[in-house]
Amino acid sequence: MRSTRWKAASRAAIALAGAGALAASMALFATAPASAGTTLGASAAEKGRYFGTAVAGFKLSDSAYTTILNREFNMVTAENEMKMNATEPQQGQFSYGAADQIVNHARSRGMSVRGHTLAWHSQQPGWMESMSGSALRQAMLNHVTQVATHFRGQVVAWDVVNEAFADGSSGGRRDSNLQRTGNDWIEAAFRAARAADPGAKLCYNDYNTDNWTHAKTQGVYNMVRDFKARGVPIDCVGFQSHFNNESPYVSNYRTTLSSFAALGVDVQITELDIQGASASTYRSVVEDCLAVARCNGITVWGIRDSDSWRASQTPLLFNSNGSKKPAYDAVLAALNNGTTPTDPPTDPPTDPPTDPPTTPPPGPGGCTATVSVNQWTGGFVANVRVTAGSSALSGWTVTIALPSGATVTNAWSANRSGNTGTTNWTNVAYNGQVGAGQSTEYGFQANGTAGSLSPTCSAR
Ligand code: G2I
Repeated sequence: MRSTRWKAASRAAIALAGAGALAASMALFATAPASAGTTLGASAAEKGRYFGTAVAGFKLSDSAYTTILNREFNMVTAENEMKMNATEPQQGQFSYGAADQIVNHARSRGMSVRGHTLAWHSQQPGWMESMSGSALRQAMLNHVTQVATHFRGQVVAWDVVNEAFADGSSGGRRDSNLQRTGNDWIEAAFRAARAADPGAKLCYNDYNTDNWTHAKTQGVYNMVRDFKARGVPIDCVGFQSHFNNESPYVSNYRTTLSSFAALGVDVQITELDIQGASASTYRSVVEDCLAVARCNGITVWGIRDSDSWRASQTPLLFNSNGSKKPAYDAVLAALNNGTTPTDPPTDPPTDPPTDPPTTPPPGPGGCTATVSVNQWTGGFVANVRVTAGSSALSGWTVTIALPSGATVTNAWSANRSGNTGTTNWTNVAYNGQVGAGQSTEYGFQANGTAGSLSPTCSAR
């Protein structure tokens, strides 16, 4: 059950904000400090949103930089430190030092963290760039599993897959070594990420997807619609929104945000910068986000113009000397003028996700369980979805017979008895109540080979 997972994941943030009245999915990001209304983060939090920035780890020793970071922002994205080349420089050898430093800086100050990014055609480590086929697919899934597991409980959202669509008029996928492993590589990555960190929101992130009429925007939209229809675990779409003369802000941006939100995903502006930093364009972007209930946050791609990957375009909210630009004032005013969404964002009523029907439909009071497996050589992660029948559940038991040689090594979101042969799984405190027709998920990791698993479910 999606809302249960968000509530569990956001408990700490809700406690920090002390604002039980905030919609649960929004409260995930909202940490309202005492100076509400006078900084970007505080003003966004008042509207149930976050305001974040990309952070470069090596700048954390620059006090002018950290003074602004700590004062203004309540969400942080590592600019480069969580990318594949940074976190797995040699195959199977993971390196988290620089990313951990950013995460610790943020979380120790009450800021949340967006993870960027688990799978991308760019910034791959050398060993991965030269891989292909099933070896690459396995390596990618292992990377997703390992990195999402390392940061489990520490990031509120992951850019699971970044920039997988082609520019231009095709509306199709970008060619890459990952794409050539098969068109299902994106959904495989999402399933692996869900299994590894069931509490994180899972996002697809891309650029030049701001203009609703563009083929690329429509291509991503169709993929997200398809994922929602088939029960692929996607929770959010990130719009990088690098606006410049070649790719300018357009007035249908709000239509883009609201159209994606209507598919039942959150939308987030993830890498905002605007060539020349027009105050009125920044204001429009903020107003567009605030107009869409499921637009739950904005991240700018750097703090001062000198921190920008496009420094010569002076696209950010602070001058290189750290002073506020007119765009800053426009953003703060727009945040303070904005309205708070009154209705908690909820998924629109759609048919329940259609995982392959491996168990018969339940009778009244029953439940079904389906499993998706990510297998690599010597181990696998299983993500189990429990769906209530026509009556609500107040507790559930799933039984899974593991083939010989398979041994569970760790599990999340369920109690387990047995780690080989016949294993029984029961709900934990927060996911036993499942509404009629609703679902919840748990997962486990195991050594060995999964084969085809046939879980059974009963109410208790
Ligand atoms: O290119 C802008 C952004 C587009 N969307 C995805 C983002 O991840 C991307 O961020 C940029 C960073 O801002 C740059 O800082 O991604 C670039 C490529 O990963 C980053 O540039 C790299 C340089 O290519 C490296 O040579 C350099 O070592 O930054 C590295 C660290 O400074």
